[in-house]
Amino acid sequence: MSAALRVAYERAPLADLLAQPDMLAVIGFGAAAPASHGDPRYLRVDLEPLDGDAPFETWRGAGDVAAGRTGAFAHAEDGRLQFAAVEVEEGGDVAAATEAAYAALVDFLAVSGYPHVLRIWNYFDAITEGEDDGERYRRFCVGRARGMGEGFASFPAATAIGRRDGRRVLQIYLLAAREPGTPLENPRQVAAWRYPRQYGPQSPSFARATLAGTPGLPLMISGTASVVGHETLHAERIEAQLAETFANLDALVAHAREVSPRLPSALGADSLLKVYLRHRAHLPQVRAALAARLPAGAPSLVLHAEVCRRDLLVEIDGFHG
Ligand code: 3EB
Repeated sequence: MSAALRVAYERAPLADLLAQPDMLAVIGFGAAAPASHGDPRYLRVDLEPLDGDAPFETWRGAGDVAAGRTGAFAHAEDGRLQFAAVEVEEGGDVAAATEAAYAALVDFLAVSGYPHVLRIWNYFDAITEGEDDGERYRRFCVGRARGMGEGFASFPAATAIGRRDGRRVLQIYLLAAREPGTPLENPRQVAAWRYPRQYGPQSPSFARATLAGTPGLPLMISGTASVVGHETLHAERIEAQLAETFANLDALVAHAREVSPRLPSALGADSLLKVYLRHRAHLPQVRAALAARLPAGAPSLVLHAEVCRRDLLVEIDGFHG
């Protein structure tokens, strides 16, 4: 991992991780992780790890980190990069809650000193509940676009994934920078923000990846699934979906290297992947796919999660370089 931001999965006591002066953020996963901590740099996402005890995800910056809270936002910054997080109760309307969260984020970015969101994660309960345009993911997309308004110069790389904990709380966390990044699209896929009407009244507001303008940052890869053009391929077929997802990741990395040739040419030891898997029973196929494509020891984490299209069984996001 690069010098300005080092992302890792590691097993150590939370207090020891948070004691490190360059620690920008620590993310825990699943019921075994501490639910919360007084430290604004810690966040738990309630997705269960499928590979035994989940490690913590750690983000280390380049220097001493200051942390605090501004309104609803927890944040931490090192002079170049900022981690920020917010949790919003849905209060019965996921679109309204998402709109309020993103509007608050736009206001926060205007005063935070780190106005450029490079990468953002969104987690909420029961993402495919509801029918047609009432589906919660589609309502989320409506709220996100309304809340963003004109407040984002370009779309960040993103993940939007469903929990299944019954807690109607939208969790958002992000990496922001002082300098803008470059949004990238995937040559095998229609830009999500140009998806046709059949996927909902509001196309999703994200780029497939961000190439940071800040030197020394990895490529930030959005949630990537078995989507080619705009269509789901291989509905309900895990091995084929994994192969297509890796083909999409490979195409994205190849495209990013046209812009930034210093990036490693293939996913590997310099990448960090997170796999969101709908069915626990598919873990062996995921392990086999990872083993076939990555060197032993390449960091990955498999989480039990709901993908935002019902026919998608798996999605992968990560960092590269
Ligand atoms: C897709 O390719 C899969 O709405 O922020 C992936 C990453 C997906 C991010 C989002 C959705 C989002 O359309 C879904």
